[in-house]
Amino acid sequence: MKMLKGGMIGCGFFAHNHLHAWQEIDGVAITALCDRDEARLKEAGEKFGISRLYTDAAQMIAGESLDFVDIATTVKTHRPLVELAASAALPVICQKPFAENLIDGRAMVEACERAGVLLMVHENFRWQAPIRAVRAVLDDDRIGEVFWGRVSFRSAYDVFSGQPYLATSDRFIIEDLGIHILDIARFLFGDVGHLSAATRGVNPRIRGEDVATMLMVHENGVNSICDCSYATALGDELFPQTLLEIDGSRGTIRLSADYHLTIHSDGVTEKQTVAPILHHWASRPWHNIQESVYSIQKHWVGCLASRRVPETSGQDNLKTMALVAAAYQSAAGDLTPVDVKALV
Ligand code: NAD
Ligand code: 89V
Repeated sequence: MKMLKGGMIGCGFFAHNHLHAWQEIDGVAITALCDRDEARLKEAGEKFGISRLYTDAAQMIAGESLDFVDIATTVKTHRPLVELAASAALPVICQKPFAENLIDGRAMVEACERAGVLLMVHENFRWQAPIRAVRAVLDDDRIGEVFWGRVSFRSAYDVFSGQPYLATSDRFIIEDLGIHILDIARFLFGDVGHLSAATRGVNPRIRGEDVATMLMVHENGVNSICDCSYATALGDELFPQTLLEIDGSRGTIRLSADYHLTIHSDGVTEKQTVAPILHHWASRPWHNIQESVYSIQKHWVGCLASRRVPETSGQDNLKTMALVAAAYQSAAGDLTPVDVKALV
């Protein structure tokens, strides 16, 4: 198998997880790094043993022979960097949030389509092992026709120390974390017809909303609730666990604290633990997210090798972005239901 060569753009807080995962995946290597912050660039180069270092992405792309680029900068630079990669006919991975708005997102998808290159959004939460385990239970038709679901993330974990920009942006929880939770709802229950939302700002030290509740009617009739909070101090802090409740015509699924999965199917109850593995470079409590980084990047290598469209392609992610846009629109209008299809 040919060794795929990747260039990483952005060597900040989260990129280190990408870089660790790339080192563990067969058939791929990150051969060049780019960050406009020289100190961060040097630190990542030394830590991961990569000597081809650039402070300018265009220079990296021009100076290296790459098979793809992996963008892990914050959202404002996603559009120019994705368009830069497309202009060089390079397949591209882009971190979430994919774009600042749907106009930019559509332009980025079109740029990659015109260039004929694969585009994957690094939307990793649906790749978490416990979420995949629940998807498998649904695929095995264990609980009959699903009619209701809840995807819940409630925490008081200090995300601001690692990601200080989250405290100062006008929008916070829906755009940063809700985007994952809404994507999981799409992954489990299908695309959405209408969405209503309400938000609160509880923590006075941050600018954006830190509590959000979304009610959705999916195209197949499933009703779901996505609720997320960074203002919820629990006796047992569950960061970064996503909890699930799913009701079907023949039973129920519950993914509860500490990765306990309960399947009640045709009158029989089965309990399992679906905890993520701890990669040698990972650390608790982030290991769930870190494992999903490994899984989505492994998926990308398979897609690139066979020119298969990734599960979380740019086109697919526009539908998740539309849910984010609908949630802010509805919350601004006091729970007004938004027709999601009209936004995509
Ligand atoms: P960060 O600010 O720590 O790192 C971003 C880096 O990109 C910085 O070092 C910055 O200098 C560099 N950069 C910015 N623009 C650049 C450019 N044009 N060229 C080269 N380098 C540039 O941010 P972070 O916390 O690592 O977040 C990065 C992205 O990852 C965000 O979009 C965030 O939402 C996402 N994220 C995802 C997860 C997840 O689980 N999926 C978790 C955390 C962060
Ligand atoms: O996924 C993210 O972007 C992160 C976190 C999970 C901490 O909210 O900001």
